[in-house]
Parts: sequence; structure tokens; C-alpha cells
Amino acid sequence: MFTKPSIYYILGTPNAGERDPLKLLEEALKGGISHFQLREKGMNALTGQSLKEFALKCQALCRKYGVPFIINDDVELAHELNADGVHVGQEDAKASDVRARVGDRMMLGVSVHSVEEAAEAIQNGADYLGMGPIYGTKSKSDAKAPSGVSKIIQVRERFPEAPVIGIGGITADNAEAVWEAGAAGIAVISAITEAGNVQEEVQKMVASYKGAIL
Ligand code: TZP
Ligand code: MG
Repeated sequence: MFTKPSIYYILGTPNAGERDPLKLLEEALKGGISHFQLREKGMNALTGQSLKEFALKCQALCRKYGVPFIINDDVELAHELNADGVHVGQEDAKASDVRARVGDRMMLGVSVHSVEEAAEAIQNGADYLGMGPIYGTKSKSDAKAPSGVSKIIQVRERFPEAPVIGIGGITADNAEAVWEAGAAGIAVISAITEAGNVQEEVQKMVASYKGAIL
């Protein structure tokens, strides 16, 4: 599910600003992202039918490149589109309810901020954990204070088998510490979305991992 180093790209139309989100996604796919999450949130976020149409276009692109298509928060949309995965935060639907709704055919990711939340998420059927913000982020208005990589290390000690994806302010230049903490992947919005050359930026992120490919 997560070959190390996984580059997990997250995007919604509000993140893209003036840029074409589908072009950004295709460039990122060409650059070698391993996962894509549609996270449609914030000002002018798409809803209803326009969200569904946009999601279908993202899904088709992901299929073309053989990359799992994951939907943030919207369990019903994930179910309707038969997405490859769904991701929920602590304030979203309960992981156990999501698992019951989507069954075993879908990857389930849960955002956690502590060993306790990680234990609960795993107990409730999470396949992977999102942990952050590692560094400062401008992409999530209600983000908690950055925690660095210490929480990843704690979760990895307690649950060595659980894939942990670091998130929050991660760039090709600061990713190494996240890999060293034992993350299976890094989740990124702005460093990819705002890159001058998206393909190259993704390649740099892959290259920031110096360990064995696992
Ligand atoms: N959850 C924790 S930080 C964050 C989310 C969704 C935003 C990550 O975006 P960026 O731009 O890579 O810091
Ligand atoms: Mg959420």
C-alpha cells in the first residue's frame, strides 16, 4: 500500500489558485507521486455536482497513471465513486463507522496527533496514519502547532507495522528528518502545488529519501 518513499499529493481547487488543478495533478503524476488525495476545502470549494464532476476527472487521471485516488472526509462521495481510499480527521466521521460503510475494499487513512489517537485509529480499522503538522503550514487554517518528527518516532516505536505519513510544511529540503523518523511517506500540498516545475519538485522529494526502497 505504501512503498517507501511514498509521495502523497493532496490538492483541492482552492489550493490551486490561478493554476489549473488538473494540470497540476497530471504533472505531479508524471513526476512520480504514489498517492493522490482530493481535499476540497475552504473558500470557493466545489460542492455537489461540480465536486463530483471534478472528482471524476481526478480519478480518471489517477487511473491513467496507476495511482490510488483517495477522497478526504466525504465518505459518501468516496463510496459513490468507488474511490481507492478515504481519509478522515479526528473531527470527521469515526474511523470505525467509515470502515463499516466502505468495507474492506477501500484504503482508510486517519489523521492522528498522538500515540493514543494512533492506537484508536488502528483499533478502528485505519490502514495508515497521517501525522502532523510536522512543520509550520499555511495550508490548514486550524492546524495544531507543529510537532516536529517526535510523534512519528513515538508511534513507530509502539506500532512498527503501521504506515505513517508525515504532513505539514514538508518540502524536498526538510523531508529527510521525516524519513529518518520512520515515515513511509510524506503528504504535501503547497511545495508541489506552488513549485515552478511540479514534475521536478516531486522527483526531488523522492530523492530526499536516502534509505532502502521498502
Ligand atoms: N493537515 C495537517 S497540515 C496540513 C493538513 C491537511 C496541510 C499540509 O499542507 P502543506 O502546504 O504541505 O503544509
Ligand atoms: Mg477532515
